[in-house]
Amino acid sequence: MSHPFQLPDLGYDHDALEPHIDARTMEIHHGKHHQAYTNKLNGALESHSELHGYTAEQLLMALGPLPEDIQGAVRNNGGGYVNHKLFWEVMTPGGAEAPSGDLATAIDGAFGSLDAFKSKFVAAAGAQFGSGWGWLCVDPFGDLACFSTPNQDSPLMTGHTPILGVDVWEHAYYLNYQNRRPDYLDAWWNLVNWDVVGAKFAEAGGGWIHTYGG
Ligand code: MN3
Repeated sequence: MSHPFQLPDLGYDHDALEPHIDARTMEIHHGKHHQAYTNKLNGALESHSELHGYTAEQLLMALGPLPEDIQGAVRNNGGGYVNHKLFWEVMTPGGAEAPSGDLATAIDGAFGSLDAFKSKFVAAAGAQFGSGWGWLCVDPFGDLACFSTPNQDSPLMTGHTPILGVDVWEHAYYLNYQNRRPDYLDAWWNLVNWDVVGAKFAEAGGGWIHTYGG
């Protein structure tokens, strides 16, 4: 998708993630926050028709060459646009409750075990100062990487393809959890659809270097 960007459908009802994420939070988060990032991204690009053919992902991968007057807006609102799109997808109700196949093998190889990965992920997301995101990504070499980013910074900015992400801005959890970010992160694992994450791992070429490398 390119300019003008549209707010992606959730693909499920606002109350579909209860009790872990409440309907009101989803309604505001998707309908207000994600809509605002979408509108502001479109607004920033409006007068730059030479960029209207690019996806938001492409713009984030090439922030440096963008006109200086819109770099900040694309970083923040383009980041907000793609980060939330992934967030809704990986929480789609149903799907596997644990990784399998190539992704399971890669997680064991990179982190030791699924539990060890979850601990590392929660530590990164939980320790992110202020607003930001926790990520599982495929790095430029096809390996898995786990880290957090501040604000709406996308892993795409550093050549990483995100396959799982959790929003730790207070707007993601405050109505239900107030200041208890660790409780939100604990509950959030119940929502992760590992089939979606596995498909994104395959699409990102995860593990390629082990398949084709020497
Ligand atoms: Mn958010």
